[in-house]
Amino acid sequence: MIRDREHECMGREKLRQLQGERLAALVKRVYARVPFYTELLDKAGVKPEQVRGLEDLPRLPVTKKHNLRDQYPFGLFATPLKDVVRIHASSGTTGKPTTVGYTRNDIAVWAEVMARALAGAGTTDEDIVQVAYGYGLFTGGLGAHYGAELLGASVIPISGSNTQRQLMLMQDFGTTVLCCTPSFALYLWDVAQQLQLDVTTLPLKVGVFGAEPWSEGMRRDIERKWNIKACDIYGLSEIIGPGVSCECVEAQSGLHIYEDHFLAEIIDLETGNPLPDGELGELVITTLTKEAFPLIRYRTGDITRLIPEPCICGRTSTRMERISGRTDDMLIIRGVNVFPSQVESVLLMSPQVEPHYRLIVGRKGALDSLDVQVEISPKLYREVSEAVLSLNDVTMFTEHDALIDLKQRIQKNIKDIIGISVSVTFKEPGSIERSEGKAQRVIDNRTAEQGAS
Ligand code: DLL
Repeated sequence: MIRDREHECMGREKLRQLQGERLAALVKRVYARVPFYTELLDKAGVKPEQVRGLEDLPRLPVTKKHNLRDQYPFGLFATPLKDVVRIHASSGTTGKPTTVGYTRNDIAVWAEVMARALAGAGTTDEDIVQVAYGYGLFTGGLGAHYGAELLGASVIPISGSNTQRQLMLMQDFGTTVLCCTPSFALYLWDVAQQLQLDVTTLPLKVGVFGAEPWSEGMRRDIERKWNIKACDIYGLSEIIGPGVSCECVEAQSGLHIYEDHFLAEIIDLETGNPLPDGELGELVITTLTKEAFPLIRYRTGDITRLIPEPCICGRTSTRMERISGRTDDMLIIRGVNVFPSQVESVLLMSPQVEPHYRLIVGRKGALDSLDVQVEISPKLYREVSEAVLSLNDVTMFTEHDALIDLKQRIQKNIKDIIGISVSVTFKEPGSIERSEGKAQRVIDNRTAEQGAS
């Protein structure tokens, strides 16, 4: 369902006009209110009154993550704290978190874009929405919650974890829409298997999954296991939280950006120059309507491309392709750039392995090494176990022809498709740690090993 036809199906020229007006007003606002931006714009030689429309966007300086950290906690707020009704923060892998604030109006906008996202994914006021994103400083839980409530759906605010209880409520309350990370959806399914619960008999129809990269192969796997449609939702706390863009259930092909609020560009990773539609690069977003925490040309660190063609669902909005990775997740293995999601895509071409994997990066002598650890399917595990038991020699497990063939095939696929030689190690079903939030898939031992040598 299209919630806001006026904005989601707006003519492109009219939209450009609206975005241009909002951009001009935003630049004036931040120049007058945020000393960081006064200085940044002065340094770039941009006078706010010179910014009249979208054509002036490339002249504006970019904002980076470290600017947010440097201004911790409230240095980038454009309204007095008195007008801020909510504060969220990202966990931050090192040191202090980054803080973001919302006015009452910002919360209303957030609820609105989340309602559009959920509606696009097929949610209506008849639905029962289980919000299994974490509630708290993380934006996932509260973002989905407010959007679903605005839509008029019945919300189950269970937050993350509580795996068994999640499954119990799904059965007892008849959950029809599940919001969580894709890795948690897989974990929930695993636990349902242990409990011998056939999830395909549940009324669940849609999953709205995001907050971490996932591949098309993982989508298919989740859809098959749960017998649902799985839609990808994107967002980041710096911009608003979840609800920057979301796939429609009709096409499931690219995430519709809510462009009346978020202005998206793609830039070249190296030069920082804007790239034409369709080219892969870093997503940069300008918040067009945010009051408390507006950002100009924020470098998200997320890699994608923009799809300008209209969608079969009727929306005219630009779509973004699913995120292929983050600039800071990119592994450089013997000079080749690799994203974990690329490895995931190749792995999932083989139905004998499961979407539970870990990438162990190390260094052998002067060379980088990548060990891809992946769980084999319970079916293959059973077959090989039975075969080696009949030989009375369990040490033969990893030597079994089926596993050797599979390993060689996956190693060859990774070499052919991604261009790097890796070793593949098979793991027992259930042995790789499951995630209740964002999955941690890479263990990079290179710095530790370098330090030790
Ligand atoms: O993860 C907001 C969110 C919550 C989005 C729930 C979707 C659903 P942060 O914790 O600030 O906010 O992390 C933002 O997560 O820059 C991406 O790198 C990554 N990310 C978010 N959604 C996706 C997605 C939330 N659909 C960071 N695909 C972003 C890939 C995603 N990566």
